Amino acid sequence: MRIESAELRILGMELVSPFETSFGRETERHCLIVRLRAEGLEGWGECAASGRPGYSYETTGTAWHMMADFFLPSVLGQELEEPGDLAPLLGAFRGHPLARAGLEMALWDLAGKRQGKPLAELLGGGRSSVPVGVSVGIQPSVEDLLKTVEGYRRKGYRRVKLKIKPGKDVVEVAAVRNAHPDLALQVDANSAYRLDDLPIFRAMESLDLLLIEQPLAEDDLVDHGKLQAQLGTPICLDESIGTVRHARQALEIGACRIINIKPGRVGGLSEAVAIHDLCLTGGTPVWCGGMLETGLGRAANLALASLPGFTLPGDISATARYYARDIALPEFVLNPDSTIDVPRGPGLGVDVVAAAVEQFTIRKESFRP
Ligand code: OSB
Ligand code: MG
Repeated sequence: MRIESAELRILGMELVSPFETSFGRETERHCLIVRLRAEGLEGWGECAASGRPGYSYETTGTAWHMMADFFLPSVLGQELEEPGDLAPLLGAFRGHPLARAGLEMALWDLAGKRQGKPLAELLGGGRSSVPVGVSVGIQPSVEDLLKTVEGYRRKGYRRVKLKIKPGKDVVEVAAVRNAHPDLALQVDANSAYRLDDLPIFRAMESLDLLLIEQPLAEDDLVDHGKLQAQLGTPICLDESIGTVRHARQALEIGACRIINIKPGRVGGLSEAVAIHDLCLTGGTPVWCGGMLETGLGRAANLALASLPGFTLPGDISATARYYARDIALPEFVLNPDSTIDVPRGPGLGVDVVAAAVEQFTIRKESFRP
């Protein structure tokens, strides 16, 4: 399949409510999307970078630069039989996994459309719906937090993740646990703590948490190992796991007992499946994280989460939790059993709404070989 042309766009999309983490507060997301054309078909991909380098060093601006100046020139006019053919073409370039993954997603969409098969099937997924939860940002007060969690519970979410940071942790999490004794509850620190903060995590041991996500620095597997050795609650790594090798080494030294797999963070769905396979073989539970994606990225996450090793609920919420108007249809809705259906159509299995894309576009460029 020869890649004939490409288009990049940055979209500015207002979140339905601000999202605050230990690295900052977002009210509007900038999303970079890529459209590839080949054999009369269109493939869409979404890069999960945001406008500012908070979660990752990448931004929509750096991803644009990598795509426009390095990745697209390596791919345009080339023959690619399958998405796996991308990695060798980009083999000379270092880093920028979020940008890579955005391009790879468009190739998966094309591959599915060409074969008339849904992405879930191409990846080896089986389930038609997957258990999901909701990620709740840091709130101004405990009352706001309780109200927000109550609202999501009423919508049907059976698993809630609370963002924490120093000064907004034990008291807040304990208040939610007291109000919801039977709720599946977990926390995400986005690397805001140090090993010295052990007493804070010890204080959370009695709150019956499913897991503690990324408490320490991204590049610090060793201290995660020391922390996990002193905690009964499983540590789950997010930012620290960029490749299947990181996953293997983290598990080998006991730095975590659970892994959050995000296709963007690991450079694409191929690497995400490799991490899943490693964990399935070793009996390590995994779940699919999210990056506040539009319906495009969410469709890919749902397909990935349909693989058998994704035994914990994903950070994959209904469209209405993120955006008033999405660029992809149909909207994702929460089923009464706190699951979301995996798309069944070819490729990503969603339709991109041209008028919505136009409405949100703040930058656009076309590329040819
Ligand atoms: O750390 O999991 C994270 C969103 C943006 C960046 C990082 C993270 C998150 C979330 C939201 O927790 C998950 C979602 O998309 O619902
Ligand atoms: Mg996280």
